[in-house]
Amino acid sequence: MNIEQVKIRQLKMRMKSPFKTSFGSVQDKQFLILEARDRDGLTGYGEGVAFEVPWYTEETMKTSWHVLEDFLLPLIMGKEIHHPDMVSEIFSSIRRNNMAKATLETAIWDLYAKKQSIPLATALGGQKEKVAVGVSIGIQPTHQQLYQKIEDALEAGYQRIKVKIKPGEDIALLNAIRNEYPDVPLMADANSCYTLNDLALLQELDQYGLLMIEQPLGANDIVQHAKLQSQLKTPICLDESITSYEDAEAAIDLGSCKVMNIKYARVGGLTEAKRIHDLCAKHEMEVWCGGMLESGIGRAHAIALSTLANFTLPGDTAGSTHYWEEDIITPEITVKNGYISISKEPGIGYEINHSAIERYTVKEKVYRANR
Ligand code: OSB
Ligand code: MG
Repeated sequence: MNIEQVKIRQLKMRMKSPFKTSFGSVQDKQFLILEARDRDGLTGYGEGVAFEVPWYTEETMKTSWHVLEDFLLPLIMGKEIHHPDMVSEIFSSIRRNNMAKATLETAIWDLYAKKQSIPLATALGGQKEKVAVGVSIGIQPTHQQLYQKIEDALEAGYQRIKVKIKPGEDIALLNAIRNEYPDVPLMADANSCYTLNDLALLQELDQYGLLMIEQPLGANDIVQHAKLQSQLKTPICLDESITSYEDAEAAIDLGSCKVMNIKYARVGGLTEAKRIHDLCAKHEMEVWCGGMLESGIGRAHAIALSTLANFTLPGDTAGSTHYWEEDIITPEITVKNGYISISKEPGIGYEINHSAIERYTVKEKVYRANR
């Protein structure tokens, strides 16, 4: 591969309803789409999932664009790239900025699979024909509205329900859900809003039969989670804390969690996500694929990743209609009986809906390789 042209677009897409967590709320989602064109004319697509505000990680949509334009594109464009694994190696001279890196790295994975005329899932080594899907439900204004969302999700076939909790909306909330739905496969995501001072409260959550509690403590913490896990029955799942293979190794070593949420964008791309997956498999740590409220392009990468064998638990990869009136790929991603079927088409496996992308684009810029 040899990338001769890259287009970065900023898109703005309105979600059907606002998505609220312990750190903030999003409704008009702005994100990047990167198109990487090879010398032979094929194009790979990647999504930049950093939010406008640095509340989930330190990156933002703007820092992603800046790092891509000033540092990452110059390292890649016009260079012979034999395999997408080379990209993360080339990027190792740039510290962190994982979401910016993943934007370009995933586009190159898509391009690579298209060049080989194989699905991205196959290029990554995935063998599943379908992947299990759960749903993540944001904080709702009332319990009644939350029950409605749960009803809708169960109706649509999602295999597990994840709810967001925060101080003041934790025990009472889970208690209420368990009264209505005693047996539903349920988990809770705290997005880092507790500390070890909340130990007693977190231990109280043990009684609700949660599949796991996601990221209860600090976004960078691995040590305190190990202390907490030793005093909780509920398995801890780490999300924010795992930004690299080394973080995953440390969490496994210390016993900081029993489950890992892998998001390719948080760890710098598909190559690093695959390495973490393989490490977890070796240590019998179960993993699932997280989501970033992506459009269909980012979702397609997550779905391809989820076909690796140790993604044994349902991921946060809800179908297109869950968040969007209209997605930017065709066909849209559909969930049937709790599963998404893996496309057999080359690359991400979905066509780009060019007219939709154009309509949602608020800004774009083209970069060409120096010859
Ligand atoms: O913590 O998993 C999270 C969305 C934005 C930022 C962080 C998270 C989430 C979700 C949504 O839970 C998952 C999805 O994309 O459907
Ligand atoms: Mg999370």
